[in-house]
Amino acid sequence: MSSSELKNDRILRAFQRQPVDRTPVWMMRQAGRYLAEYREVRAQAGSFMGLCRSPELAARVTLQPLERYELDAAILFSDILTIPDAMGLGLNFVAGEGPVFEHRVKTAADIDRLPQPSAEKELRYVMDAVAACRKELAGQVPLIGFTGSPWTLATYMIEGGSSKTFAASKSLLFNEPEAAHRLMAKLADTVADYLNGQVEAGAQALMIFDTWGGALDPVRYREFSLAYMRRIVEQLPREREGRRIPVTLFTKGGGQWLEDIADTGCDGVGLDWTTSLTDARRRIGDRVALQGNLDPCMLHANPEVIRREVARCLEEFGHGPGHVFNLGHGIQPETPPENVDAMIRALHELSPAYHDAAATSATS
Ligand code: 1CP
Repeated sequence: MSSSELKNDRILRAFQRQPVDRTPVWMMRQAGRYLAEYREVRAQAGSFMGLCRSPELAARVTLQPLERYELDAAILFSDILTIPDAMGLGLNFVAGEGPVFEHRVKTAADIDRLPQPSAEKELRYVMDAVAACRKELAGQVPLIGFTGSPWTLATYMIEGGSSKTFAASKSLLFNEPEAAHRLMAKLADTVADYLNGQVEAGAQALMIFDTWGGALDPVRYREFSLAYMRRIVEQLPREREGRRIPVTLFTKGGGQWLEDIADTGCDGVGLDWTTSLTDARRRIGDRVALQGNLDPCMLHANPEVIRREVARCLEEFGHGPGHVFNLGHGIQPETPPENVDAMIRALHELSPAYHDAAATSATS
């Protein structure tokens, strides 16, 4: 199916800062443990990676949030850690502990030995999941493909899993910057191939999660995270099926670097809740779309508070196109699903006032 047959293209229009009838919305981690129907399919798959490796089950959970809520995009169900896994590090998800790798990257020699997995071979299963999602969506909304940033992937590869201090990964940057550059370059080129593969398989928008970029000091952020996200953006296809493929960069905690992020050539910048949309729009809103930024904890508040905060978010961005509503980080597993309803209802009621009534878009 060509994307011109999309029934709802609000989000693609918003990423290009074109007029829309209301502010489009999707949620980071919108398919996941807060949904009972997700937990059921996850149990059926046996393991998290089993779920990611089954195109049929991955497509099923990708569509689950769209069955409950009027969202304007789907995001491929997969994980950023598929790449380190395909580099031979052996990924496992241990209950209560999160991701754990069998092997860690410890030395420069380990870095030079790492293979570069390809979208065509080792990561073929992700491309098959993209194609299955696109088929199941049947043009309902666009499909977002994604990856982690080189720095964020490197933290997991060096620490062997999640970390609070990033002591080992930061030590590599400080003590062995040349080896660190070789690792980031290898990851950047692997990620670029991976995203190109996702677009070929049917992804209509792309997102790079730099979840741990904000843990770096400004010098190291520019040198080891931002520079390699730019290297990826430079290698991406910008158009397919006659439409632009927008790419969004999200550095959590990156509010002080918005101008540099916007300068990479991306179409959208993701914001967490510590940056005001007004401030971000003033600084970079003439160049890129802004995505965000409700605190995911707000979804534990009562529906009246949620409505008031959605109103505040819309008012902060202000009138006109270029805003993609989202949370400021992933939805939490303990979130009551009915509170998501309250958020989306408020957005649908309140956001048309921020757009010109005459806005045209293919909408369902
Ligand atoms: O057992 C389970 O069900 C595991 C929970 C889970 C889920 C639902 C993990 C393990 N990954 C996912 C899916 C996932 N991960 C998606 C799916 C699409 C969607 O949004 O609906 C996406 C986009 C990701 C991306 C991801 N994985 C990020 C970047 C975004 C972010 O939240 O910052 C990161 C850092 C990961 C690593 C990861 N995978 C899983 C967990 C629990 C974690 C985080 C570990 C940590 O905090 O260090």
